[in-house]
Amino acid sequence: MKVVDDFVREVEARTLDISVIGLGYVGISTAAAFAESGFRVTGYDIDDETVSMISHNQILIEEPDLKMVVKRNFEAGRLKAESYSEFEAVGSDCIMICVQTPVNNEKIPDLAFVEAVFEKLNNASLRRKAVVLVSTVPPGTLSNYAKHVVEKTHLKPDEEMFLAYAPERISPGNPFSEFTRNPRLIGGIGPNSTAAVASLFETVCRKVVKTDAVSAEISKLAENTYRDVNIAFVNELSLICEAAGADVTEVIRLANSHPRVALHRPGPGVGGPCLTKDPYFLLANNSIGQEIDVIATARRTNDFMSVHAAKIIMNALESAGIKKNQSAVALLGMAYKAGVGDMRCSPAVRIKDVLLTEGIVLRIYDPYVRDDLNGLIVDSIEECVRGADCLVVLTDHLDFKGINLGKVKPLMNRRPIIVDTRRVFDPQEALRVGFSYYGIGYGMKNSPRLGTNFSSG
Ligand code: SAJ
Repeated sequence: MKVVDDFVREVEARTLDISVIGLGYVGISTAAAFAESGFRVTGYDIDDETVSMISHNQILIEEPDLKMVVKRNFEAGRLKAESYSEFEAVGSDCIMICVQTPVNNEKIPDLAFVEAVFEKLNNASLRRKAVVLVSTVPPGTLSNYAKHVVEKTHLKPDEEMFLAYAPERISPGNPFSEFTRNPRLIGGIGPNSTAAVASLFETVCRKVVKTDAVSAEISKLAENTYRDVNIAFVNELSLICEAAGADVTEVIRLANSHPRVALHRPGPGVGGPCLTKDPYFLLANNSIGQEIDVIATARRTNDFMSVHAAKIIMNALESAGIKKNQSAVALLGMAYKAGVGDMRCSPAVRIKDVLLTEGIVLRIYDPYVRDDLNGLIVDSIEECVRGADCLVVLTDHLDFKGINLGKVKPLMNRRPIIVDTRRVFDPQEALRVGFSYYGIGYGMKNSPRLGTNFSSG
């Protein structure tokens, strides 16, 4: 019987022990899903606090299903969390690597965490087993690096053990449901690896799409880069609309009525740990030989948007005759996107820092953020806006969409301003209530000072 058939039989019988390395939102969802499917799963993390919190069912991700599944499987004894120092590759039949892969200051991929796991692999630990890389990596990592590590153990990859790439495609806000719902790409180093690892993921994902390793690696990066480039394009459209006196949301609505156009939403820039980094992974191979412009330019455009948003805020204050160092600004949202408390690479944080440097007094409200940001975070919208000259929306949390501007205005200073970088409020409503209104991509021909934005004066 072939090694792959044995592996598939063990998958079907749920007799495999799975190790998941890295217990961030990707790792914990992976561990929970396989435990729920009936496998014995041990999750490992280098951060002992993370291990302790998960062991006590304290999961910081606000997804009820994930919390419930983790709790159920801990209680059933199918799921454990341990310190990474306890990890021995020899004790598991399948090792799933879900560790972070950042870029360094020069935007070069840093695979140190992935390499540290591979260094622990040896001949005894790998025979007839599967190594599944989940972390985002530059194209060719499996064939140019991982395969060679396995070969050094004198095993034949794809014959005596399985090696595959299974990129995650899950949103940090609801990782567990996206894990099971979204189609999963499985790219093996050869056909046996693809078949073996696909059989494993077929037990937990609604759909598995089989391919080869390098296609899966590039596809993962292409998905996030496509999104980054699309957003950069609408951000450029915003600048064009501001200059032309048009409203970009109307332009997008019209363009998207074409059946083959799907423009994303503009904003104060792109944040989070994925879109801000993955395009650089695509560009990491410097032997491409042809100048690659679009991807790098999109990154620059999206980074520029936070500078642009800060400029709109300062111009708005100036137009209202308010000196920067005598102004108070209320910031709604610090997270990089709606529904999460994650501030990694958040454009809101960059904008906050620029405003602080300018001597502007800030108060910040974000119901999802756990950090007190040196005392700038307050507990309610009312507290945030009270006495402020300008209300700035930086994250499109659903909680902000229900804000009654009529109730907010009397709490603010005379001649209050709104700068809405996420189009949470209806500009017409804000103007009707009596705010001066500014928004990214909101240009009005007759604006008094900016030439791009309209003030009710
Ligand atoms: N954003 C916009 N305009 C939009 C959409 C998003 O400005 O129209 C901004 C968001 O506000 C945020 C940033 O982009 O600052 C990134 O947000 P996101 O919703 O695109 O996603 P992430 O980074 O949380 O997750 C992405 C997802 N990839 C895709 O949708 C193609 C997710 O499926 C991936 O699993 C994840 O990256 C990852 O881990 O790679």
